[in-house]
Amino acid sequence: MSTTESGVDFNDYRHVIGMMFFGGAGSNIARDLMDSIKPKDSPDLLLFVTNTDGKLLQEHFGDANISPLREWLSANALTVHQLGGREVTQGRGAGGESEEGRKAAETEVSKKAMKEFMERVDKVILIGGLGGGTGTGAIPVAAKLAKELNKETLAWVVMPEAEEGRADKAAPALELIRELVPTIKIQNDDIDEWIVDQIPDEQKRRALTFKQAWQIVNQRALVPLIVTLQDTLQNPGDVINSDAADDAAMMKMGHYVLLGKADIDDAEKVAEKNAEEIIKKLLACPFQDNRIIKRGVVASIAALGPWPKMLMKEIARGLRKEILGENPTRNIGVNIRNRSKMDNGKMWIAVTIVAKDLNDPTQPALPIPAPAQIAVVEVAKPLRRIPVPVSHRIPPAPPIVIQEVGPLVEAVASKASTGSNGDTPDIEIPNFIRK
Ligand SMILES: Nc1nc2c(ncn2[C@@H]2O[C@H](COP(=O)(O)OP(=O)(O)OP(=O)(O)O)[C@@H](O)[C@H]2O)c(=O)[nH]1
Ligand SMILES: [Mg+2]
Repeated sequence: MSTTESGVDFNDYRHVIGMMFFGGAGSNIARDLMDSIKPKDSPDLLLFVTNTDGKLLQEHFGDANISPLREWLSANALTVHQLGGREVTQGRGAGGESEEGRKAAETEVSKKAMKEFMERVDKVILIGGLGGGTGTGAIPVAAKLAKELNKETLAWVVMPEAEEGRADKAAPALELIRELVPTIKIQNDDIDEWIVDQIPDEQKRRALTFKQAWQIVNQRALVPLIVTLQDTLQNPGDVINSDAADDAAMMKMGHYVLLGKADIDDAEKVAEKNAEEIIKKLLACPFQDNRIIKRGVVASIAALGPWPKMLMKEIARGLRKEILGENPTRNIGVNIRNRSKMDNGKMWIAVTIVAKDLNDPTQPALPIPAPAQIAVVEVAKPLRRIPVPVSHRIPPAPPIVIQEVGPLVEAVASKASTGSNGDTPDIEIPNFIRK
């Protein structure tokens, strides 16, 4: 308990989210995320990046002088760890062997690093691609560790495209992770269809390499989704039906999670919007498995900006209908929370839907009663704005160094370059596809 200048007592309460990025996909996404959010705007977000591939870590995170790494490092909000240290892969990567990734994550040095990070946060989000060695082997180990530490945990994993020939390795890992923690599954199989709108010129589209396509997807679709996820988990509100405990209870109801989002470009005209159109956008969910919608057992809406009450209620009712379909044996609660202050003139709405089972169309009714009516909750400012006494601040991060760098890394470290202005990651998007 502490006392503000006005003499009001409150329990100091910060909600720190720890995002942990694994393997090549994790590293790429972490870099793109760091470009899109600044640590000063998200003081309660900590990042942990890990890979068995020391060369890649060195290229992406080795130069602490470049932006935005500099900002994240000086805010003590970034830890970079070479998975397995010298013991398992000597910094050479897992070579597509998930067993190597698992062994690396289970070394004392890596378990300790992951545990120390998890202990500094309230919620953990595990992010990476499946089908290779590192993410596939290490994410299940991290999920188990997070559970042992009793951390609220969510996984956010990318599945390879069918033609990559990695599905047989990715699918069992997904099941393993999903058994342990609620999971958002991202399907790279949707890239080709999604990218048509982004790069309408067919020739230019056909010229894209995997790396270029991934970077476009990461920057324009996946990172914004992760930021939304962080926002909805971090700013849960302070009223019944809409607080952090409700979020936790919701995630316990199933391990299939879908996150849909609709942006409002012309905020001043929001009152003229049609609920059906917004629901359509919300449930379009590119890259996700939309079977979750019809199998949802619980859903929650988070909205940013001054949303009209009528419209919000119409959206909530419409969503409920979409989720339940014609099945009279099911029931569902849809909660709304609304943070009415806009963020840089932006308004958006997001829905999280949780399902238990995708195969059973006649799932039993919810074990909890649906709310008698939809609760529209005006949420105060984000919790993180509560002043926190110095003694309550997050303990300083361990020194940020790439740990246990193997011989290969040392050899390439001196050559590692990040582009002429030092700000560019290794994948160059040619000018013709820049928006
Ligand atoms: N969307 C997206 N998908 C990616 C990206 N990088 C890799 N992937 C996907 O993720 C899968 C796993 O690849 P990586 O993350 O590179 O594998 P890894 O965990 O590093 O495994 P090893 O390199 O074998 O240790 C790939 O098969 C791709 O489908 C990325 O930047 N964006
Ligand atoms: Mg790799």
